[in-house]
Amino acid sequence: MATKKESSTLLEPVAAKVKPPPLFKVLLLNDDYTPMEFVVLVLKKFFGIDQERATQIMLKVHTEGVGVCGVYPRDIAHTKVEQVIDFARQHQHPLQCTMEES
Ligand code: TYC
Repeated sequence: MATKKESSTLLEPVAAKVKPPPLFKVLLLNDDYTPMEFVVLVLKKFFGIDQERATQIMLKVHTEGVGVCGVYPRDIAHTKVEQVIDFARQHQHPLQCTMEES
């Protein structure tokens, strides 16, 4: 009985086209009203930063206007931004947080 000839498919190696997913910096912005201790609390609570480093970052934001809290994939960065803004609102502070591709 005749058998169907197998079609041979040669798989050539191809260069990977996928780029690693982009990373985003989460940034805190300075304002004149949010207490310094509250900003330090935010850095500890949402970014896992210790007291000393959180104080350094807060002072950098206070003097320079902006500072980096951490670097994350898009969805995680977006969630952190929302968490910080919600938490600040709950405590009636105008603290602003944003993200930018790094
Ligand atoms: N500038 C604020 C103050 O003098 C402190 C502050 C620091 C606010 C960092 C926001 O992201 C901020 N109380």
